[in-house]
Amino acid sequence: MTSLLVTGGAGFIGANFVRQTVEQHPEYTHITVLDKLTYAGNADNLKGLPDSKVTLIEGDICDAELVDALVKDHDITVHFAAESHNDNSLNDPFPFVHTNLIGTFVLLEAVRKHNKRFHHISTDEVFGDLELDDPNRFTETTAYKPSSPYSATKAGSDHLVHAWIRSFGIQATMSNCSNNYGPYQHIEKFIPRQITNILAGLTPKLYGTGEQVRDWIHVDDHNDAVHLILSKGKIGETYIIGADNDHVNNKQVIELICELMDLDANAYEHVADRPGHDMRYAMDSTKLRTELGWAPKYTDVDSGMRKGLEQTIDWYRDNEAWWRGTKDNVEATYAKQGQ
Ligand code: NAD
Ligand code: TDX
Repeated sequence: MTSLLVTGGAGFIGANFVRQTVEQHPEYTHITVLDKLTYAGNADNLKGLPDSKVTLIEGDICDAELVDALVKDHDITVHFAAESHNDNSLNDPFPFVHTNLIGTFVLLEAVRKHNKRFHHISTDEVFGDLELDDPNRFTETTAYKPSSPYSATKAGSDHLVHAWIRSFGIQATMSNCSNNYGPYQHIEKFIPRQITNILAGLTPKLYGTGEQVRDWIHVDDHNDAVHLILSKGKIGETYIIGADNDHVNNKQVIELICELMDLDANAYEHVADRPGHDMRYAMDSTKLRTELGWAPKYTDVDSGMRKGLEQTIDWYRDNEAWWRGTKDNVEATYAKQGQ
């Protein structure tokens, strides 16, 4: 009888985590999702899940009274909630500081008070970027050097977790994962933006030259790793999660999407680059693989992404009602930035 509190469980990765938990992890008897339902959160992401198993509470992780009561009543808190989009953080950093820093602080205080198990979800972006010709990868001991307001607030939240582990001995683990893709990802993000552009008859948009490298991972592989950390991870430890796709650049990804959607490989346009654009992320997940036995399931011989992208394209094609209503607004915002 183990209960989970999942913050941000109506967002992209959180909703996939809740779905995977219901389908594959009967050891978790009940899941409460705490989600503010910002523009990025969507109650429909949890549609079809049994009410007996999943409860959605609309609320803010910065609400200390609410968070205290929920943390107290659950065995484990898994913390996905965040403002997550770099481009938005360049336009308006305040919500990033508020949710990512204050929200994480509020959760940590509740976890400390009630002596509960906590897992913090974070990103490779806290380490900054590598040069394109740098063969190194980020590890659990890489120094923090975030570039954007988003990554700076995620780095700050990681530091809070580290400090609460060291100073107060809370029962916490952390993971830093690379770029995710898959169903239910907001169409402001690179891969779903291009898929829905093509489905809507618009031209896919590549920032700058497209040489930037992201170490893409399918969201289910990320969430498998989170489950392993919950069941076998060592308290106090951090785990790097990455699927070894650090040889694929944005240009190759957009070309593969065009090809898989029956367009010429070059049927996209170059648009304004992102200010301060990180060049290369690469993750060394040796610790997770050797100590906990994790391996990604979405792998294939060429880019490592073909199978996952095919599945993701099918999902957006089959779920047009899910994204169609937001497409015009998302594109209007990008158009103002020349993107
Ligand atoms: P997302 O933007 O799709 O979802 C975030 C969710 O958090 C939304 O449902 C939103 O409503 C909710 N939320 C935002 N502010 C809140 C608040 N104050 N209180 C309660 N809920 C709030 O993000 P995502 O891509 O699913 O990312 C989830 C987590 O994973 C984040 O912590 C992010 O930093 C991390 N991460 C993401 C990626 C990626 O590629 N998307 C990679 C590594 C790590
Ligand atoms: O239209 C686009 N064209 C384009 O070339 C968009 C939206 C993006 N890009 C580029 C920018 C990046 O190099 O694609 C790459 C991926 O962009 P995003 O999807 O915005 O992701 P990124 O900024 O790399 O951050 C993501 O991964 C790490 C998540 O949004 C973060 O939450 C996570 O921490």
